[in-house]
Amino acid sequence: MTANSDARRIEELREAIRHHNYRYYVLDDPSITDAEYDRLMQELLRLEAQHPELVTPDSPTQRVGAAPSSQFGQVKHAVPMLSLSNAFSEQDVRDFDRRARERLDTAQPIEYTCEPKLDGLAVSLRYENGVFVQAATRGDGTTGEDVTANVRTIQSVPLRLAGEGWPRLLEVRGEVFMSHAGFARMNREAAERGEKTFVNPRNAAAGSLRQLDPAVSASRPLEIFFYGTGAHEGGRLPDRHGELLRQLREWGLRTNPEIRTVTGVEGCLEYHREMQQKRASLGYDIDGVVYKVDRYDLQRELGFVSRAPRWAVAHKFPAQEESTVLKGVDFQVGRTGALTPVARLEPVFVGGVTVSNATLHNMDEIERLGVKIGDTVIVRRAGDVIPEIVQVVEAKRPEDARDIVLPATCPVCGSDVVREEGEAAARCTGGLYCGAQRKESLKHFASRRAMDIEGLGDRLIELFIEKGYLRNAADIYRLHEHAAELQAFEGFGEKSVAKLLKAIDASRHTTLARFLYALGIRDVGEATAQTLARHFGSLRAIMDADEPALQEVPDVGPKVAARIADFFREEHNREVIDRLLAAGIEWEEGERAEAGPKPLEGRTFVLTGSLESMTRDEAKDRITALGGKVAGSVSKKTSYVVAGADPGSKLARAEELGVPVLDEQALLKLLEGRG
Ligand code: D41
Repeated sequence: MTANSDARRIEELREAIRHHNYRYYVLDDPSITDAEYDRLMQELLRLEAQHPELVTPDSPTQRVGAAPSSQFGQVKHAVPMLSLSNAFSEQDVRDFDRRARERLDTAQPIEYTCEPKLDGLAVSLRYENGVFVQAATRGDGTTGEDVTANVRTIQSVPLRLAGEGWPRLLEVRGEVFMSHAGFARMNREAAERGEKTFVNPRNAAAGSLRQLDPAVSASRPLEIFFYGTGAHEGGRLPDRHGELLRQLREWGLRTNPEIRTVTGVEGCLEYHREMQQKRASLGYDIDGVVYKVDRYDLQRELGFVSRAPRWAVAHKFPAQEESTVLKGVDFQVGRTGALTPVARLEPVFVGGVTVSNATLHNMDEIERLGVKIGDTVIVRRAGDVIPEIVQVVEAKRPEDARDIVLPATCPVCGSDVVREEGEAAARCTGGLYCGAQRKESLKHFASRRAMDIEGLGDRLIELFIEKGYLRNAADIYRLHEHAAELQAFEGFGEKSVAKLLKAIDASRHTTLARFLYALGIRDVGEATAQTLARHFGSLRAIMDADEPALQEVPDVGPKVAARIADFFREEHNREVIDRLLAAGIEWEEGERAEAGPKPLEGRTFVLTGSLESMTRDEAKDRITALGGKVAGSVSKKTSYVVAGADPGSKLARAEELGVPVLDEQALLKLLEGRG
């Protein structure tokens, strides 16, 4: 091939690659496969290697090239990067809007463009004649650091603008961030190499952007969304912010698809509510939303006070992480004897509530965190998820910080505590001799998803155990013998006793699956209880099944089969079951005949966060009724993660594993057979 036709082909390839980058990063709608894209890139690399004189800085191959440097140069922003003032309440936003209308002397509602506020790093990028030439961090707003080589490695940053009509000089401003999925992947890889991991996506993004070696930066999954412009010369820009953002997008500069223009402060507040709902399913962290007066002429009229514009405000969400002091650790004994370390904290306001306890999960987690009593720790509370400790601020460790030690004996019954090989949990060996395990198993037996005895909660169970009325589940059905004594208890009159006894009575009629689940056999959750009931059809058949027979049930492996068989071999358990049946507990046998369509058969769901149109339990019932399964944790086998408002770490895990995430609407579609 001649040099001339090579030059033409090089241009063709660059055009094609730019086009596909645009479709992939800006439109989120690729038209070729990754493999096809790779082939175009390989061909371009080969041709450029043959013709080094044809390599230009805006070629798509020129993302990683610069050598590591020992420090960043300084860049003075031609137009300063302003700061944003914050609003923490609806009232703050109303005040902001009122002040703006007063200054503009108008009673008309103002049009605002609303944007998610990314929790990343603000940067300014400079394009000359449509070619990317420089990138700088915000710094103090006047001067930032030169991060050109690193920003060049961000795949969604166009090295040359698309379309036409861009100003000869254009500075664009945006936020560099890392998605949950990218963050999880990067941390996993770092952990595999035995390297330090980052605490959150923001720190990871900051650390990656400020890498002195652009090759390292290139390996980090950084992303960008643009939200405005700085200096510009030689060309016209739209006169409204919403239009400017659309224009940027046409030039290949990625903007957030959640951006919307609304009317008046009510529109802003509605946007805030919506984004708070959506926050979970976005796949990246936002810490609030930003409202900007849409018309630039009005922005100019409003001006700014000490670096913060009067025409924009950040409406923050309640912080999900705060620091506080770990005052002590208690060990709670659960239904199966597992000891859970619970952190006692100096009370702190986080995620919208005051938190004074947080889970530390197990001893492995304590070791991983390296946490000691007396430490200053970061507590995270996202939505309805149990607060947890995510980090230790080691710099603040006091001299007298103490190690957290696993007790050798159960704090409740004094039995030995053991830690089985390959298990994270340490357990009390007391079994039902242990008051905590007895209490927890009674609570479980009465709980809504088990025997559903309304009114028999924590407090009463504790009281009844103390009075000697309750030793095991069968005693529940003899509580009526103590009716007269019960009525004498404080705050417990004739009516409430009658109500409780009625609820106990009603619970006698149940299903085999619920009864099995209520027994509290270790590793037999609702799903396994249901499959067992369906497979065997009767309690006798399950009680008599040996381990090979149990293993024929889908999802029952050798470990669970052994637990089930052990449970029913235990004399004490058989006795309690006999007494329960004698007390009149009944269900219809032969649920195996159950009919009806099972469109969700073979699909496993994991629910996280709260749903609007139903409770998590209702969602669970509807999914199982259609043959689907609901699991408690995300794995490669999970078909879908359903993310409601404020989900937990399960969402990040789903993103990491590439498990599809459904929002509430999508779940409803599936349940209603529209999906
Ligand atoms: O997403 C963001 N973090 C974001 C930051 C955004 N969507 N818009 C922003 N707009 C501005 C003004 C109104 C001052 C142009 C910002 C920021 N500023 C900002 N980021 C860091 C400091 C200021």
